[in-house]
Amino acid sequence: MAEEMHQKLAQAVIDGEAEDAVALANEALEAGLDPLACITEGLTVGIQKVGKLFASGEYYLPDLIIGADTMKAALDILEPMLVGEKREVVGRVVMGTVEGDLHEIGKTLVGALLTANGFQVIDIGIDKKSEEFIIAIKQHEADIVGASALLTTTMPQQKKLIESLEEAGLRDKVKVMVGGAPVTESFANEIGADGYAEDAISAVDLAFRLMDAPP
Ligand code: B1M
Repeated sequence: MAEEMHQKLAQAVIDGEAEDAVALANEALEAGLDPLACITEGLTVGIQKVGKLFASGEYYLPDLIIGADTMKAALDILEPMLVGEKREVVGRVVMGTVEGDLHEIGKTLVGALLTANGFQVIDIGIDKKSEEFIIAIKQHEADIVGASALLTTTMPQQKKLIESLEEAGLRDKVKVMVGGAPVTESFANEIGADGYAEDAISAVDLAFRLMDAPP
């Protein structure tokens, strides 16, 4: 049942059928399926396939946009159900996608999962300059800043953020976590980040580690 639903959700994203995706998401919840698995095994698999079809020239930019909008429509149903155990705020996280980068789904998903696990997340959005991260870090006295980059051309902005934190005298006050499809552990080490996470689930583990808190 779960596997079949995951496949249908993936296919709805590949086909760009937002109404189907929303109906399937509701059906999945009514059937008591795990919303996180529906996201990771269903919607994410679908959008990755869309990315592959785009890279191979079978899909065009509008298909990419429709696929992302379909995924977002279903996420709107599933994300609020990602509820974790009620607990004290574990830490405050400023989360954004770096300057020049418009990819928002992964960053939002990481934020939703952190929220579900007791973090207070301040999502500053996409295409954010280092200065905008810094304003939010100061304003919210953040413990962690999370910078997402989905393009090889915007990965250098994660390095720039760390340099800007150093210049602002904030580097030792906030932990830096980076992620996004092209980002790697070795890149994170190279730019002096405090941690890298491959996906939203490992981002939550990382955030607990950075806070020195038990998950
Ligand atoms: Co774009 N795009 N895109 N795109 N897009 C990619 C990234 C690409 C790999 C597609 C491809 O060619 N196969 C490619 C990048 C190539 C490269 O740099 N090497 C690409 C390109 C080329 C582009 C444009 C340049 C296309 C064009 O205009 N010709 C353009 C750039 C626009 C810009 O940003 N300036 C562009 C535009 C877009 C859309 C706007 C149409 C749309 C985004 C819509 C939106 O977000 N609202 C889009 C989409 C949807 C994608 C793909 C298909 C899917 C991205 C996604 O949402 N994935 C993507 C292909 C792919 O990634 N396979 C692609 C689902 C999401 C759950 O995963 O974002 O990886 P992801 O997040 C994961 C992890 O990475 C991690 O956890 C998340 C959850 O598990 N993670 C973190 C993410 N951030 C993290 C932060 C952390 C920790 C973990 O800590 C802080």
